[in-house]
This record gives sequence, structure tokens and C-alpha cells, in this order.
Amino acid sequence: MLWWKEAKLGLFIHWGVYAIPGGEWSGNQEKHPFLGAEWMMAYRKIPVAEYRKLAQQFHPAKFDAGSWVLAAKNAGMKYIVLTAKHHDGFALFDSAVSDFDVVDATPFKRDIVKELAEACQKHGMKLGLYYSQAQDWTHRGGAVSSFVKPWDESHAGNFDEYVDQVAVPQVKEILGKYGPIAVIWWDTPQDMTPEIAAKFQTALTAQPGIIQNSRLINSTPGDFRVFEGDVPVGGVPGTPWEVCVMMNGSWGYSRVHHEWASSTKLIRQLIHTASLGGNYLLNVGPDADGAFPPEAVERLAQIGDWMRANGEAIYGTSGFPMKKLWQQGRITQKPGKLFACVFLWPSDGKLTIPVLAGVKSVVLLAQPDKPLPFTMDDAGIVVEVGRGMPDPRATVLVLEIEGKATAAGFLPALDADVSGAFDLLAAYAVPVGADPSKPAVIVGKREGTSPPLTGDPAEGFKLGGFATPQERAAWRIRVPKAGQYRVVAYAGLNKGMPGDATIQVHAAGQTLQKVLPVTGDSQTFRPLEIGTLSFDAPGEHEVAVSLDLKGAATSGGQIWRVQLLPQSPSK
Ligand code: JFZ
Repeated sequence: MLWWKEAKLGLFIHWGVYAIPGGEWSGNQEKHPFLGAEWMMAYRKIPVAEYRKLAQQFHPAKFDAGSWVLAAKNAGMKYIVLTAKHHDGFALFDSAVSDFDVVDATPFKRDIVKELAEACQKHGMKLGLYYSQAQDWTHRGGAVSSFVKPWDESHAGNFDEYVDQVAVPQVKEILGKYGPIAVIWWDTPQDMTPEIAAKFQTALTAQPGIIQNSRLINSTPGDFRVFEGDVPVGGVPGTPWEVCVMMNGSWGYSRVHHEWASSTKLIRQLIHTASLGGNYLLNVGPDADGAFPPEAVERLAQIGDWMRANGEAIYGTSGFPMKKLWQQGRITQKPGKLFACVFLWPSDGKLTIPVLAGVKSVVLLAQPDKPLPFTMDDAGIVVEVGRGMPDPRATVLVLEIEGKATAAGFLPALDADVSGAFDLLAAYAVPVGADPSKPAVIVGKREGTSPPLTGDPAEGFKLGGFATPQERAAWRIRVPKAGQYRVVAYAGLNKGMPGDATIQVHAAGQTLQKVLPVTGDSQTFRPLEIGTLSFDAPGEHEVAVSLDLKGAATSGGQIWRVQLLPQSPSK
């Protein structure tokens, strides 16, 4: 699976007859992330006979396999994973064991898997197929997630018969009829036993080099582990893994979901994933006409634009996990080289990379002929990168190194951004005070939440659990010159919390305090002016934050970020 480890970036395609309702069913807009799209049948408990009729409307006149493959290729993607059959049982290929497939049940009558396989062959793209081996809501006996419960008489059928008569034969079809298939992507291993799993394994012999994910049966790991949406904290050392990610809050096409992630966020997520050694499988849900949504097309083009210039920092690299998450960027490596992918450019042009290594040279990936001056000490590598960030999405520095590089055990103080401001995000705070072995200040909404990459409130991680104002969360910052900063905190307070709860910001011997207004709940953050901090001298300072909830429930107040905005332009 060497090709897969080097590939790093792939395209996930969720497509089926559910693209026709596209998030709307009998006049209702369904906003649930997956129930509202490819799970619509289960969510709305649509009877099998009624759901099957959707196929009669499936006529994707704009479908062109070649343009899909080229969109992926131009985005720098090395493989595609298409839902050959999702839980609704509709097959995007001509199946001899079912008539609920694109050739038998639709007026379109073209074998999508065949056309995509041919286009992939033509353009040198690896093809993987997603196959829902256990859940199948339209074939008698197929499993139905305990999450939704059976709703149709046919769900009472026999699972073994479904496996023998539909699922295993269909897996043989997709692996036997369409040339090389590089990946099989199983999903939701409900009701799988080792005996049943073995039947699927036997079917794989048709494709000697095929690799499979970890979702055939819970007890076996497969060739690579999969995660959804959230990049696992610290990666999965020693195990190949992949994270699949939606662009807009839905896998299957949905005209209801418009939460399109910015291309910068997607690019940074890819970098973050690579820095932890994983693969990034980015999803598109084509519409009922067979077209990628324009927002997806635009994002794929942006990713491709970045990858064409910076692919060397991603393809074929290994991860370089940091001991503590570095807010200003992420690092990947190849033998003899480190790639520092910078998200936050220092306002004074001096970047500290928290890595200990014998560095021979540093250049911008985009300007390999211009060596950048640098110094090394036990705080890391300080590079004179100059002012102004060349690529605001992420700018890559290439460090040529000798011997082994290790991540520094502590973080460098955070630099001001190009506007001179400091953005202190919860995810990058360090708890201080109280009992350091069990910090009362929790960083993180839940384990596994992806860290913020662009400062978007949806990106998890808040500070909470402030039992007393002695518990604090702190950041170290590097102030470029003496001056005053306006302090704005984003905090939330539940209804019913004491009206005199306060937030404190402590720095340079000053404590600012403000009454915290109720925002409705602790996860609804509003900017609050806290006051003005002055730093008499440039250099490193600690900024800490605390909440005084007047003895009320510690879960009632949370902080997401604190911003220090320069009072007068610092240039
Ligand atoms: C599954 C599917 O049900 C969904 O429709 C989509 O195809 C997605 C990629 O995969 O959804 C899952 C499966 C597993 C988990 C969560 C959602 N999980 O393990 O957390």
C-alpha cells in the first residue's frame, strides 16, 4: 500500500438517488448532517416501495466521469472513493443480483462505476469503491442501524440470506468487472460476524493489491483506520489512517447545507492531517444532474492551486507530530528535510519553529534559490522569514537537515499576526495555577475534536470548568514592541448563572476585569471589551484568563478566544 501512503489526498464521492431529494422531503428541510441526505430514507422512514420509485427520476444529464476525474486530478488528488452502494441499497453499477441499480431501475441506464473506472484508467487515477456491506434498507434482510430502527416489513428478512444473495455477489461484481480497484471502503459494520466477514474477504481475492479500511467488522483493523470529520489528536502512530471530511456539513448532496468550509481551512486541515501522518479524503456530493456543486468545484480548484506549488510538502511525507500543538503551523518530513507549513506569519518577520535539529539551510518552497538567515538554540530554529506572508493559506519553508529532528518540548511564544494582533485560542492555551496534575480548566470540547486552524467557532475547544478564579488558562506571547492593546474576549454564560459573574485577563502585572453578560448558553460566544493592557517592554509575556462564576456550576461559563488588538498601528 505504498502508493496509498504517499498519496495523502483523495476525493470521496457520495452519490445516489438521495441526491434527488437533496435534503428536502415532503416540503421539510432536513438539516441533520447525514440523516438529511444519504440517510433520508431511514430518517423519514420511507417505505421501500416508495423509495425505489425515486430511481425513475434519476437522469443525471450532466454526468461526465472524465470531468469528475479531472476535477480530482487538478485538485492534486491521487485517488477517488465512490459510493458504489450506500445504505439505501441503490447500486451505481449494473448488478445481476438486484434490479435496484442505475442500469435496471433508472431511465439513465448507464453504468456509473464502469464509466468512472474507465475515466480513472485514462487519467491515471486510482479508484476505490465504498460498499455498505451490512446496512441495506431496500434488499430483504439487509441490516438497519439500531440508530434508526427498522420501519419496513422487508427489514425482517434474514441477514445471512442478504449477505449470500446480495452483498457478497455484489462485492464480487464490483471487484471483478471494472478493472483494477485500489481500495474497498466498508462502512457501518452492524451485525457482522467473523464468519460473514470471511465471506467478504474471500471476494477480495479478485483484486490482489486491494487495500481495505477498518469498517468491515469491528474486531479487525483492516489496512487503514478511518476517522470522520475529526482528525485524531496526535494521529495514530504506527498505523496507516485516513480522515474523511465534508466540505459543507453533508456527505450526500444537500441544497439545505450551506456551511461551506473555506478553502484555507480545507488546505490547513490537509496539512494538519499530513503532519500527523494521515491521509485526507475530502468529500463531494454531486447533485441529481451529476454535477459537483459550484462551491465544491471552487474549493477543489483552490486546493489544486496550493498543491501544485506546495505538493512536495505533502506527497510522500511522514508526519512530524509536535509535543504541543504549534498554533503557527504544522510540520511534515522526508528524509533530510522538514517542511514547516506556516499558518500564522510573525508580524516582525522572525519565526521560531519549535524543532531541535541540525539545520543546513532554510528556504521558502516557492523560492528555493534564496536562502533565509536562521539561528538555532534550544528553543528551536529562528528564521528571518521577512515581513508579509507570501501565501496566506499556508506558506511552506523547507529546512534541509542533518541527523534526526525532534519536536521541542515546549511552545515558542505566539507571534502577533500581520495586523499586529494576537489571537489567543482556547485550543492552544495551557492551564496554570491550582493543582497542575489535574487542571480544573479543561481545554477541549471533547477528545478528538480537531484543533482550530482558521479561528472558526465551530472548531471545537473552549475553556471551561473554572471552579475558582485561581484556575487560569494562559498563553505566552512575543510582543514586538512596547505598546497598548485593546483586549476583547469571546465568552459565553448560561441563562440562570449569577448576574455578577466576571472574567479576568491578567498580564504584565495588570488585571482587567469585566462583568460577563449572559449570552444564553456557555457555547454562545459574544465579543466583550475587557479593557486595555500596556506592555512597557517588547519580549515574552504571559497572558492568562480566568472566570469568577461566584460559586455557580463550573459548566455555566466558557471562553473561546481572547484577542489583543494593537491600539495604534504597531508599524
Ligand atoms: C457513515 C455513513 O453512515 C454515512 O452516511 C457516511 O457515508 C459516512 C462517511 O460513513 O457514517 C458514519 C460511520 C461511522 C461513524 C460515524 C458516521 N463513526 O464511527 O463515528
